[in-house]
Amino acid sequence: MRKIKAKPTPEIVENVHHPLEQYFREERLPHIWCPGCGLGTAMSCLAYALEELTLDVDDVSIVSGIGCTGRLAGYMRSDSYHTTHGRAIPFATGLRIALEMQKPDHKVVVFSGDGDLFAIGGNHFIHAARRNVDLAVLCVNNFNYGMTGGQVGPTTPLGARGTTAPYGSFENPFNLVYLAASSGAPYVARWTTLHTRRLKQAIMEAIMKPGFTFVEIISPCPVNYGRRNKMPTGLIEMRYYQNKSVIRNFADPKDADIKPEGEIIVGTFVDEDKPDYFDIYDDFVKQMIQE
Ligand SMILES: Cc1ncc(C[n+]2csc(CCOP(=O)(O)OP(=O)(O)O)c2C)c(N)n1
Repeated sequence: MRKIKAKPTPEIVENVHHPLEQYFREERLPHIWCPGCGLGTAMSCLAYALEELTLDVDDVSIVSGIGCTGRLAGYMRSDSYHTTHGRAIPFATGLRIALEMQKPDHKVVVFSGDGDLFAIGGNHFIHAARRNVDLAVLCVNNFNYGMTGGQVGPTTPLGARGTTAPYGSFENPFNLVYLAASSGAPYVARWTTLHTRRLKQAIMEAIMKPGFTFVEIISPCPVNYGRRNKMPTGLIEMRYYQNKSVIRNFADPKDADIKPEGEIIVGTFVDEDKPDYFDIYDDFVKQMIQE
């Protein structure tokens, strides 16, 4: 019988650390994300942003809803919360309000999917933006419900296919940057997982800016979305986003619809200073006391 030679066991190198290891729960890895998915890249960008901001894991809480994107909260070594479907924002709002008295500089980041944040969670999104609650909301938009197998959702482009729309979606999708801007968010940006440095920079800006900040992260989902839409691998889907994206900072969010035939405008859409929820509340209380 032919003997199969065992592969040599790789030498275990002691004391060699990953530069970002403080941010990840190694015991939970490897992650569940499919080959070609953009979520690993988005998670790295978040970790690099925290590192560059010299934020310790104890200075940040990460709140997610459900879905593939929602898994991130469990992979990052911070006080992180994997909440229920669509409820990441109300949960994060409560957390941020509770922290205001004790740790006002503590950052609360919401990291969730387009389905979670804009279908069942859509109402929470617009109201938190309207109130300008101090949260950084990072949304990975893969244009479908990834975890449950590729149903169409609120961001699926017209004509794109999913399990629930085998002939293509006929429903108008949300333009997320326009929704965020028109609901009052003082910081709104959109990048793809291909724009890693700019995405990291946008995440840093979103975290540091007081008030409700929003970054849309366009990401490939080749297994559930790409395969049904002529982009069967992560690389092909990335190439599609590379060819379609045009950087246009401070473009009108109204013009940033994502249509199958059109370009994808990326960049910073809104960056303005506005009193946040706590400022407005403090002013209101002072005024009431004076009266
Ligand atoms: C109340 C409720 N309804 C439905 C589900 C099933 N569900 C799990 S993940 C998911 C879709 C998530 O889509 P998205 O937020 O886009 O995240 P992705 O998986 O694409 O990253 C749904 C509908 C659930 N978990 N809870």
